Amino acid sequence: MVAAEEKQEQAGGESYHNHHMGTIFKKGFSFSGFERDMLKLSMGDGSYLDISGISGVDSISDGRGAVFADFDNDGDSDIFLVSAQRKAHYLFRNNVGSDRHFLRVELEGRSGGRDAFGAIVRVHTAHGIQTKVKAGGSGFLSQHDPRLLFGLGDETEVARLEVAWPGGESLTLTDLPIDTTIRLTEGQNGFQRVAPPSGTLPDPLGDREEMLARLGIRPGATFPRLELRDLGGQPRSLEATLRPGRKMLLNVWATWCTPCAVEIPELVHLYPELTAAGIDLVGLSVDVDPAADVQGYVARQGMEYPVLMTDSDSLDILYPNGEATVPLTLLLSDQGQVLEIYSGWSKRSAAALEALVKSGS
Ligand SMILES: [Ca+2]
Ligand SMILES: [Ca+2]
Repeated sequence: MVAAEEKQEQAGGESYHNHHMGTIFKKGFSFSGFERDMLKLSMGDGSYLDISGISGVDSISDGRGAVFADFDNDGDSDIFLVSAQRKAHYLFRNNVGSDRHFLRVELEGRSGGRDAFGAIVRVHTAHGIQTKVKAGGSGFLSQHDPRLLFGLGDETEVARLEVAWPGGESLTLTDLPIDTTIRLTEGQNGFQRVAPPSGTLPDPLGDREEMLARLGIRPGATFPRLELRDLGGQPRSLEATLRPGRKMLLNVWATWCTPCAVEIPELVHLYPELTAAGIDLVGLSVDVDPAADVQGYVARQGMEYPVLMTDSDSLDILYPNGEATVPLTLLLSDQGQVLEIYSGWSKRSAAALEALVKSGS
């Protein structure tokens, strides 16, 4: 009886997760993402500057835990943020203080565990005293860099460092190096220099790299085989639509896409010129909602070029991350090889398409 109730409860819990929170996140909706992510810069005089937007940390994703650590050991704290909806999380590289000084302190406890939780470290400089307490972590499911990082700014000298160990002992050190890591062990005098491995964090993706990261297609590769239909619902393959000696400009669009509504009239206008330049214009609608009136849209826009339709399995191939970004325009060779990818609709993409016509392909 108890087991049956437990099972029911488990099933209920699973169902809640799968059909409520899970669905919200899978569909890309944000649960608490509109709560702003705050990052403040200490001005050193007791005031703080809000740098949430300019630093890039404020995103509309659902953050579920942030870790503060100097991942590249260059003397400034970087941030790793776990996002609930995206398959990708965020790693924010700190570029602000690369030319500033620091002292990093590792602590090894003896009286109450190696972590020395509860130890208090004070660093004295001409600018004043900085105090840090060695703690296990804070925030939701997060544990930060166990090493204590003291930012020194322009200061090149640490006059004194004091440690109050959890066991009650204390230690005072002078003649300290800077821009390095030192290790202090409870019950021992002096310090050891530590050389943490140096590393570099990757540069952020550029617009094009970010666009390609979302797509299941690569320039130079063959366009994937998709199950397509024509507007009458008859199966059609893209391969059969390719014609020897001619390129294809495949415009991926949707009825719900606002920039597509600006781009499609431009394409309709360019259609005769593209055809004359040896480029066959083909539309590919990614509308998967059966209620979407693709035929009506095509008629209203005067799209006289062939338009194909896709299904959700094909969408997963085109957009493995589950985010269909349209418009997307591809130039294909007569063998179906992807020659060029134009993402979104902008003056730049319009100019690129016009240049394509002028170049006579
Ligand atoms: Ca760093
Ligand atoms: Ca840095």
